[in-house]
Amino acid sequence: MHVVATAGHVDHGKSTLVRALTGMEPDRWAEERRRGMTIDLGFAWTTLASGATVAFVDVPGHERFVPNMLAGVGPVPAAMIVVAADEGWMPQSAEHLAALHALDVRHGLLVVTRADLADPAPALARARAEIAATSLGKVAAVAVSGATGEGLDDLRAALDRLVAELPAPDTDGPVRLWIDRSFTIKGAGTVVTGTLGAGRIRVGDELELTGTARPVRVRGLQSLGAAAGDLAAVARVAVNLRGIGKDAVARGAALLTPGRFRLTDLIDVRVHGEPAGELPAAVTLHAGSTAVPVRVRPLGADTARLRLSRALPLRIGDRALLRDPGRHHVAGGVTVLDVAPAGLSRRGAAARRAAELDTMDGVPDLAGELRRRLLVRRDELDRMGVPSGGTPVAGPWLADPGHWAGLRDRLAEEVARHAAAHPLEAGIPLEALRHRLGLPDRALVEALLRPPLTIRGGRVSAGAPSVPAGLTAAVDRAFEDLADRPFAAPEAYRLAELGLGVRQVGAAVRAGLVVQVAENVLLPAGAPERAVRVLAGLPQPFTLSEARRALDTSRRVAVPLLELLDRTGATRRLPDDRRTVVPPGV
Ligand SMILES: Nc1nc2c(ncn2[C@@H]2O[C@H](COP(=O)(O)OP(=O)(O)OP(=O)(O)O)[C@@H](O)[C@H]2O)c(=O)[nH]1
Ligand SMILES: [Mg+2]
Repeated sequence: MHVVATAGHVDHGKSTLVRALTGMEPDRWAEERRRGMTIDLGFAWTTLASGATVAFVDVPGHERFVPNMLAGVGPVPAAMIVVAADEGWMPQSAEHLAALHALDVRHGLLVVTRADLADPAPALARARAEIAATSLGKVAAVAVSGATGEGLDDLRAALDRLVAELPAPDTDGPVRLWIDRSFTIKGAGTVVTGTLGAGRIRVGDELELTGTARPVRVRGLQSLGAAAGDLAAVARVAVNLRGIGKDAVARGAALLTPGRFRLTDLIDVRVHGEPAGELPAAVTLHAGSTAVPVRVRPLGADTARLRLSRALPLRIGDRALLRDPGRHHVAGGVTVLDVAPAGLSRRGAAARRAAELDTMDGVPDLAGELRRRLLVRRDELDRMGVPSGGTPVAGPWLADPGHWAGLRDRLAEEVARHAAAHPLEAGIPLEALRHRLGLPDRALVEALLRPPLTIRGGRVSAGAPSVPAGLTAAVDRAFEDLADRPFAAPEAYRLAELGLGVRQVGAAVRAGLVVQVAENVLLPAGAPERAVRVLAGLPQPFTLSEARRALDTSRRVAVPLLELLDRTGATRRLPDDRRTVVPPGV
């Protein structure tokens, strides 16, 4: 199916033409028929000679209803521009054309109607020239009369040629159905309609609905009046929604593939048309079927930051238009460059941002986004419209290669700095490192570690801890009076005198200088192993005091030392409290 929107000044014969082509009534409302004027969007469809189906979104031409017109053309890729032969080019001919140009509509057809009332040639020549200067370029033109039917066959043929050249839709892409109508059907509940430009909707699908927190389920689908289980773009679709009241949804809302869009109320755009600096500070942004007031902050000659009064599901590369409703003036089109721009509070930030925006064109580009964002989640990029690719550095995170290499250097520096400032600690805590580097996820810190950096007990260090010279000297002095008693421990007061507190002792233990058998009970490194050899020379089993005498030490040392040996399995304690040395391998 193809969808074509009408465009043109009030009363120029758009609805008459749609009626003649389809046999259907596009003016749905009694008021429209009474006044002979389209107020809101109308929908009708027909099959062409080629077999192609074309659905029309018939728009109102009256200047008061331009917002309705924009809601209709927003999601539609082709337009049929209607100009009356007897009136010629008129203000809304121009405004509608400006809107199509602002939205970068590339495919169209010119129809000069009411050709039975006046020579169509002058209107045709003027309209052709006007259209040629826009995104539509050179278009085919047909003169018809809705009254006599003259020229309608030519028009059908021209429509067939027009739809044949429309680009194929991306039916694998995510769904973003801009809703142009919502109503309730007795017994069925809420129904919304729209032009599906990409993707596919199936009955049973769960979708997100902007403006509501809960997901909604597709209960039924229709297209062109017929029920369907599955509809692919491009199509006019009617979606029956489960679990949503009619009041919760209106024109301008959108049905979205879950997790594929982010709602944003701050965007940076390229402005097509007037210089950005000449835009009014407050205008209306029309995107899809929606319209929101925005505040404009010009940044560069043709770039600006827009603050939206309501968040919209926009992506990089989206086209939208700015209109000054007071002046009935389409101020220009915009291409979305960034849907998650950083704040501009720092001095000079606006100028830097303008320079950056100058390099961007709205074509999603992974390397460019990584260069600007440095570190970003894959799913976040996808929501912005940047196709996910690249290899994550950790979990869902993608990183700019240069930034990542820089982080690795900084991490090594932080580890070294911490080791210098805190020589007795077993490294810098991982969380502190994450904080220092300003990283959002500990997994990133872990991914940055490369030998010789290691993580042990939640701390990062450069391999074996280096022992400060002062610590080695203090430990040597603690044991210097005990050289001939290898199992004697320095007294607690002596440790304190030498400045060997809890942290210093911990560091000495980690460095392998001493063994701590109990609080304040230190032995030289290797003492437990040597003790086992001494004890093995005793008659087995032996008592605590026999062991103490053999080791020439005090109870203060012997009790915890034997307990330590029990724990490591070097000795075994018997029920009568005597012990035996366990032969190796038992
Ligand atoms: N004689 C003659 N009258 C026409 C022709 N086309 C439309 N009309 C008449 O022109 C008037 C306006 O036609 P519509 O089709 O309602 O015009 P429209 O462009 O849909 O108008 P809006 O939707 O309000 O913008 C009606 O009275 C039509 O009968 C035509 O080709 N010949
Ligand atoms: Mg009409």
